[in-house]
Amino acid sequence: MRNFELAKIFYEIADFLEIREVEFKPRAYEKAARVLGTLEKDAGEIYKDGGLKALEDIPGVGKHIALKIEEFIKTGRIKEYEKLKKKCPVDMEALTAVEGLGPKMIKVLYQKLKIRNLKDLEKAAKDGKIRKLEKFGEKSEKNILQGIAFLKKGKGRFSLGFVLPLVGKIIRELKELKEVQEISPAGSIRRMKETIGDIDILAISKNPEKVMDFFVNRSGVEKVWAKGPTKSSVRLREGLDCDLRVIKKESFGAALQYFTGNKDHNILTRRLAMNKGLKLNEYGVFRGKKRIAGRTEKEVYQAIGLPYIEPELRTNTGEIEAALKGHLPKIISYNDILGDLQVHTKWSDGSDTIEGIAEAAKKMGYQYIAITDHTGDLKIAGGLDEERLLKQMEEIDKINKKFKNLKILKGCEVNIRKDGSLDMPDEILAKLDIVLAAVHSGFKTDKDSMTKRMIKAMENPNVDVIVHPTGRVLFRRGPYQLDFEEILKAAKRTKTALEINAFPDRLDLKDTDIRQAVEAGIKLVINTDSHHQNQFHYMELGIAQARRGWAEKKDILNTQPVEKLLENFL
Ligand code: DGT
Ligand code: CA
Ligand code: CA
Ligand code: ZN
Repeated sequence: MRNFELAKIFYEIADFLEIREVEFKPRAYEKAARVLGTLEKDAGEIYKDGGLKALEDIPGVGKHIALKIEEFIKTGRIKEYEKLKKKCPVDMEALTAVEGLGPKMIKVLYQKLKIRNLKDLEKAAKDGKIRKLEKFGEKSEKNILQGIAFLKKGKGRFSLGFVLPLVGKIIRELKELKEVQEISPAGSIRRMKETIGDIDILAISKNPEKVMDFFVNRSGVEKVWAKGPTKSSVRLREGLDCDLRVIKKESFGAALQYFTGNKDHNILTRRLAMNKGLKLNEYGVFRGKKRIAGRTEKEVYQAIGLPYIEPELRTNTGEIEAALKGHLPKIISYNDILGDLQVHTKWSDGSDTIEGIAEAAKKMGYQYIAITDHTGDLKIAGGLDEERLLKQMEEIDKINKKFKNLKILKGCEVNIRKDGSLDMPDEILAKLDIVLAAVHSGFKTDKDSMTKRMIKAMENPNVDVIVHPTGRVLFRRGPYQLDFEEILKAAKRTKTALEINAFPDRLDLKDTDIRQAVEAGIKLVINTDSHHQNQFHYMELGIAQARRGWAEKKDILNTQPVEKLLENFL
């Protein structure tokens, strides 16, 4: 899995360069790492098929980084990385994963306290050594300990965007066996949770042993933990485990219900069954010895007095109570989205032309697509100045004439500066169909300033959507300090929508934020933040996130036809 390894190395290079206070380059490496970490095709294959040129076509990969990838493919190492690591021999990946701990602090910790890894860090914090360092103090020592605890909890998990393609492949292969009658993912994958511990798959087969043989001998299996007649467990090359269970037809629905979880949801469903004098387990719903349901999940839920509950809702956070009252939300479905409202092109840091993006949008069946390149201050992302943005608008007018049944919307993604002002003048923004605004720098600001900064941007009548509103990056960076309730109030007052960013390592807003926003009556949009047309399919992840946040079609603006949509952005 070269992409995965490369991503790790590039993240580390970024951090090492940051320690040395190199400008811009760290961002470039970080960006390449983020893209590689979620790329479906292996960089080695890309290189084999198209050489250096093809590597450069990967979004976020320029000539310099393409050469590094080539070096890694050819020699298995990157010399610059090894050189940097020698100068500061710390476990950068582990240490930067601690929330609030940046490369510069890590450098100080190494120089003053010889901290090289998490163990050293935890010990120093517990011994009260960190509080004595200049610029650290008692509070940061406490934050570090909390960060370590947070990390221990999330250890060994993978992002949904990374795991879904793997699961898809395994299921496709198994489906092709004539011995497999029916197959479905279960567990956190089926609930579309944002991170996955291991993959659970259930199948119906009259010849389970054949299925097990095939499963444990697939290429891509690194270790076999257990192989039994109806259950096997393997470690995949990508580093995570996959369980396959073969179930009898009459129990498939009950098994699906049981193994989809989550555990807390199951505890409640079993209790409900018990209250009705029934027994619910992975084999079915029983009255005494008689199985009264089990073939399908729907029939299992019905037997215990519930309507079918979508897997994304099964978290025991009120869904059962809502179901009992007939108040389950009618959550948005996977085909309700009519267009993507955050897409980058070659005009800033994307890889496609506007026309290319428009073609791809048509293939997705979209009715509209917004072109939203970065503006001014974000130099590393090739931010557009006024002149270029105006030029792009003209270009879009021209291209729009060539497309039937697809409207290309003119937009941009402006930066919210520290003082809440934007890096593009209002008279230009007023000409656009849609204006996205985001924080891209100064993440460490205190809660009060960050909240004010964002609200000021919302108060600008040209700003339509705040994108990736909390700034978190999965496994890498927690959300910035923000008074979310105040943000919701301001969103309502200023009629500003909030984004559910579907990019696999963002998924920002997260599910609980979405639920809070929906309850507050805030309008949302789901965007992929694509920098390449092959990222359009991330939309599924954003929709899953919305579903887990109990959002309905009416809560999501980009389910509306274009005329209606634009009324929200006047
Ligand atoms: P993960 O793998 O950490 O992302 O999360 P899950 O939900 O896939 O958890 P996993 O793989 O341990 O188990 C799959 C499902 O099986 C889980 O969601 C519910 C069910 N399950 C597992 N262990 C238990 C248990 O002890 N009691 C009950 N009621 N259900 C369980
Ligand atoms: Ca699992
Ligand atoms: Ca499992
Ligand atoms: Zn960008």
